Amino acid sequence: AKLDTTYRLGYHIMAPANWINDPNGLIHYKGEYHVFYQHHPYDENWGPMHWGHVKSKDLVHWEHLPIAIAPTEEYERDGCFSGSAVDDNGVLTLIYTGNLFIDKEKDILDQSQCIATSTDGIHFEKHPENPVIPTHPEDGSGHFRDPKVWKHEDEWYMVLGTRKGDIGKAILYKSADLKEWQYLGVLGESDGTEGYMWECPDFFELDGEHVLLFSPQGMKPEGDRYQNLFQTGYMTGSFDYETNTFDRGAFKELDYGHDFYAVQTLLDDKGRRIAIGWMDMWESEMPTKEHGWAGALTLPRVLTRMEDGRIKMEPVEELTALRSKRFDLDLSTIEDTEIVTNVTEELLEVEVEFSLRDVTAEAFGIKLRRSEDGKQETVIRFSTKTQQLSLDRTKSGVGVDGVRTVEVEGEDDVLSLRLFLDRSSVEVFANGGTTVMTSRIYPDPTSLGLSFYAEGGRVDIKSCRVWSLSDVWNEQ
Ligand code: DQQ
Repeated sequence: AKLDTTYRLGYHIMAPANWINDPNGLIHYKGEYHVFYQHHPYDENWGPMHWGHVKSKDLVHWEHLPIAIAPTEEYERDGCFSGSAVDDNGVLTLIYTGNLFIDKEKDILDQSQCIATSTDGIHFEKHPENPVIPTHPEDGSGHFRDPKVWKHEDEWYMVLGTRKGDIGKAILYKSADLKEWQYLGVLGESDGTEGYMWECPDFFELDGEHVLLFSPQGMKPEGDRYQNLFQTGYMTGSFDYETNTFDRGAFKELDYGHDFYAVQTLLDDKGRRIAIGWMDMWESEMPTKEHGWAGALTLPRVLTRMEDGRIKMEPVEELTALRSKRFDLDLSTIEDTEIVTNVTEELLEVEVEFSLRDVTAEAFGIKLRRSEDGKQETVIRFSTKTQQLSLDRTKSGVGVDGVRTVEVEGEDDVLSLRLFLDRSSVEVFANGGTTVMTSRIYPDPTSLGLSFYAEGGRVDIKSCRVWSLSDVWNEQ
């Protein structure tokens, strides 16, 4: 299909056109942020995977670069699957999965690990000895993919996702030169309820603890939890590099919206652990396929560990550079009504603090991309009865549905929401990123209203700031 820009995003990473899924090879290299991504450059549907490529100096303005790697060799005939990047003494090295379908219908694969290198950060060469890890260990199977590599002291370590029967696993290797790898064993595996395949693992230290971040397939929904087809989440614990044992806690979800998967991280020169995810979900309708494109990545988010062991995610501070026009909304109290503002922007940031001290409303919140007749809207709602925050996209337009809810504790008698709207995406950071919800929406182009509401009583607004944000793809 020809590219139609109706739902194209203004300040998120997207491919120039056609299909994109997982972020790959996130790295801060020679002073610039590089992001690669799973990409099918010839179609709006998933197909033989290539690595698309963008870079940025500031995490706000991105430049498209040529496709970094394409499936050209027999060992990667069915795609260059997800992986990571390292700076090996100035050589930008991509570590990725060579995908071979043995029987696609029966989901029988033969995956191996490969490397490609570049000295200019743009053009890559496949290593002649590929695949550097030709086959999986006994602990795994032909589902053996998504290598994440990092350096510890003088050695390279790799964590990979695999499955054995219906048990998802993360396994470890190490190497002195990125070419010869020694298998170290299982880093973590499903207890039977934590998924049949662990995709896109990442393993790093965060504020004194180790975090295994991964994207399990096949967790069963439980109440409001694990409602996506697949989830990205994490386990924290302590890791011992002598014995390679990870003493881990329970699986926790990282984001509670509808569209968030295959998250990866990088460590930058400021010591920030920055995460980016795929802002879509397998088997969702993705109505933009009819517009010649599908998929986008989330905003870059800084991860930190909270006292209770959970991880919080805050948008990188550089994003304030997107702020364009500031709207002064004189909102102090809302009582049993909906206040429709005069803001009609497609690219928007809202920062609001609701006071929970004398609240009498049963529920309150924000409505986005609202049509004038109110028939279309995306609702962010906080229920004072259940203490649940929800993102409701039952009236959010084409091809999307469903309400996501998560319990949220107000901090210091305040519920704060910082929200980014980018035409067809919504990212809600509640209470400084302690709870995050990410979803795609596809409203009519004319549904542009923004309102604040309270039901069954009153709520005070301590502060409310709204900005229109710049469209960084189109201002260039
Ligand atoms: N997507 C890639 C795989 C990965 C999956 C293929 C996760 O490497 O496991 O496009 O979305």
